[in-house]
Amino acid sequence: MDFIKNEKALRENDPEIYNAILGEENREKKGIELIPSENYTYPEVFAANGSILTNKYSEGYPGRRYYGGQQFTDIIESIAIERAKKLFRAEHANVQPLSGSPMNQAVYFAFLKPGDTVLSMDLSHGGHLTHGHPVSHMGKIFNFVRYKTQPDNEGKIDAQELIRLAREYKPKIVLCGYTSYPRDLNYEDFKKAADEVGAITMCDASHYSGWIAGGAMNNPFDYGFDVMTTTTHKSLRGPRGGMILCKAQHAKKIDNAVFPGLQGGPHMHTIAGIAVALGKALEPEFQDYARQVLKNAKALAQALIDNGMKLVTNGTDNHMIVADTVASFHINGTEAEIVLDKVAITTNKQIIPDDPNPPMKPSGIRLGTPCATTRGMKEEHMQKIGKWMADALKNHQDENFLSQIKQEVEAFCEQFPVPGL
Ligand code: DSN
Repeated sequence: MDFIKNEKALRENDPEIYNAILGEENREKKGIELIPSENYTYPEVFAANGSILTNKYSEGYPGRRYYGGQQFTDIIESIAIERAKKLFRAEHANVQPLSGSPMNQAVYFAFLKPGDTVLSMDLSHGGHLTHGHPVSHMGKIFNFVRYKTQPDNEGKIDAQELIRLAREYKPKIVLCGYTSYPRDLNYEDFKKAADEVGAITMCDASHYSGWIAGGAMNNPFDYGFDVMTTTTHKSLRGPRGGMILCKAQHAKKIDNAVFPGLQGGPHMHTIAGIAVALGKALEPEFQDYARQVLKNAKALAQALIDNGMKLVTNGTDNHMIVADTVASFHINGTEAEIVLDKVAITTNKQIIPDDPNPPMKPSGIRLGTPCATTRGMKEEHMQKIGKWMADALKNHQDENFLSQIKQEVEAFCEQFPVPGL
């Protein structure tokens, strides 16, 4: 592996791309990254992901491929599978999904026929596009019935309502999991609703599988779930990819749905990176990391509340915070994202439950603590960040004030190196 030679080749032969990558490197170093679905991967993952494995075609699964020359790819994929099973106490793992959307599609194709019903979380209450939003192809092929969070203090999901919806619509899959919901789930409630009608239980834990792996959040397999999906680049700190974990009885259906049902050749360089990240997540230090991410999120949520920010569900049980910027400071999520970009704090605009505003000008922002925690930030640093954010949003028309905060943020970031840079 000659990464120094490879870097030199890119620098000399394609300076436009090389310089844009350097620009992004600098941006990631100088600012505070709070997008809750992002993370900084490990140097070892960069090495695996940028390796010679990019060259190889490996359709099929270890020991049963459609191309020769698989003696090393079989070793790599088998290690990734074994590590995934151990980490999540799963009976079977498929590590080939190219990312989150095809991963969820493969599960639907494994268990559903066109027109079948899935019970899933409403997008504005925290679900994902692939959980059946009408703009997704999945929403056109299958019939998604959506549950919502309760409009009380903590935005919990009503167990009786889940059972009522299951009885009425008879879903084939009961799906939980979220991309913008700051609370934990009660897996027993979903299992009970699914059992009412003999449905498959599926959890899309893409956002928080790392905290499950680190023992800081509950594992749906401990509650008898059939399937769990997760991307590998968020809380797990791996390369961009997806995994499907399931009970042994579903293994054949899932594997066939991924390949040949949906995908062609797996990205073996990514699978090598996934294996490395899973190895890291099996180390005891990862448990400390998972716990610290959640502690930091609570500290940041409290700092934001103390500085006048109204939070959806009034707090967080995971790594994520959804803030209603319109109710807090009369500024929509798009404007808030731009203001925070100006002070080198990166968040993303976000719809809030039953948002009266459209997705490109929603009422809030979403943020989280995985990246900041990876860089070594702790609770006391979250207090500073919460204050900077609220000060910037309150004074968003004062460009001089915003430049001053940006300087402070950039100076602060110098104390916290980015892994791999
Ligand atoms: N784009 C991911 C997120 O930010 O949550 C989910 O697909």
